[in-house]
Amino acid sequence: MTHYWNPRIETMEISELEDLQFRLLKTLVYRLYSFSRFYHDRMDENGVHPDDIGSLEDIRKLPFMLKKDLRDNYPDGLFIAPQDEIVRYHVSSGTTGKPTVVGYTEQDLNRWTESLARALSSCGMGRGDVMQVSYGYGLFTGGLGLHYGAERIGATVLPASVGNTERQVEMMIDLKVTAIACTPSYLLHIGEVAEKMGISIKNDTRLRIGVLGAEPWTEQMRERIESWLGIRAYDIFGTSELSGPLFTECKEQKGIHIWGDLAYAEVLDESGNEVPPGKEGELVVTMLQKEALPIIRYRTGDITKVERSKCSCGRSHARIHRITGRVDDMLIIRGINVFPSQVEYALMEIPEVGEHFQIVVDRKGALDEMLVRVEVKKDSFSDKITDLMKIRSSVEHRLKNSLNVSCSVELVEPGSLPRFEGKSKKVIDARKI
Ligand code: DLL
Repeated sequence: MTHYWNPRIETMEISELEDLQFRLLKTLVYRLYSFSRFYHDRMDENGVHPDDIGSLEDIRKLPFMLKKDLRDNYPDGLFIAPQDEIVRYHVSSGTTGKPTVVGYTEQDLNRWTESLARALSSCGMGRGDVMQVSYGYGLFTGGLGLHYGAERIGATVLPASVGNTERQVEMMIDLKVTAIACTPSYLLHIGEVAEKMGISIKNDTRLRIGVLGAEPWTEQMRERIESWLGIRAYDIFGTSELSGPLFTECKEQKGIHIWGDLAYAEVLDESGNEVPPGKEGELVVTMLQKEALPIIRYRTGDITKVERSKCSCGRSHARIHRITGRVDDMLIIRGINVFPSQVEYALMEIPEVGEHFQIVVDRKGALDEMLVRVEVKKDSFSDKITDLMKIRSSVEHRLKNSLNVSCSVELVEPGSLPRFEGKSKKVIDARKI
């Protein structure tokens, strides 16, 4: 039986939800035009006034917001709440430039937690579950976000954070953990460490749910994780600018529900037009009720599709397909576009190949070269050169077929590529070094 956290909101008719979204949008736009210098100026520059928003579709008249806008206004130039109403800051790592700071009022934290309470309930969690939160606690939003969401639904939280992986495995057994939240890469690592300790997560623990995200992963990887660890693995999405982790798949595993009373999702093509149904584009999100740091039409850079029909779980809120890459993730190899997720997709179809790989791109003279380092599974790793050559050529073939560009493949021993506790780094682009 489907369990809803907030049945009235989660199952409201699509038309009623759209009406609510329109009213929230209109209020938001008036509020920002009056109280935010940034939005006021942006709207004036784009020749749009709050009175021009006469329907939900009119959201397209509003200007975009970029990560650059947050950086240019570092640290708190875009906040519209006074400092004494801000109860928390999170700060993004800033690996690709200046960090961004997100501030939260008490209501912002409350809504963030409500979003995750609905999400975790939709994955089948509730009172009686023990959730190990193995996302980083601190400036990153993953740890604290999931922590409060899981507490809100009455689950028991184990704030494990990242690292000390053997201890994570021991605690998982001793405290009868039933659900874990972490990156898919970290769960793979935890599974391997458990095996080295002589423990099978599938047979020796009570783990039944993984809430995995913060980085791209494929459907093939989900299948492997589910069958290896004996769990149901759900995708969770969010970005620090939008609050942090916010949205997950429900038990149907047919897309990530974007709670429509909190956020409006658009998927746009390169010229900023809505893509036709079923087509991929860039995810652009408006947060309809955020107070301290309002976000209108934030370009996430993430590539996905949107589905607006009612889900078979009974929820009416739009769903996004799993993220297949980022607009800035795309590698151009001899003129061909390649996404790391395409490489993962192809590799995971080959049974001899393990879950870990690394892509190294370099330039020899004028030509781009791509090398894919692939770990072979323990039971397929043989001393016989001919066996390994066979695997290598089948990997090369598969990659060539699905990427339309040839690359070299290096098979490496199981356990030899780097492991990650947080977001993994699968691509080394030596052309940029
Ligand atoms: O990663 C928030 C988060 C924490 C999400 C825990 C899920 C779980 P940032 O560090 O700001 O925030 O990174 C946001 O990570 O724009 C995507 O590119 C990527 N990302 C997040 N979730 C997914 C996912 C957190 N499920 C950026 N699949 C986003 C693919 C994801 N990419």
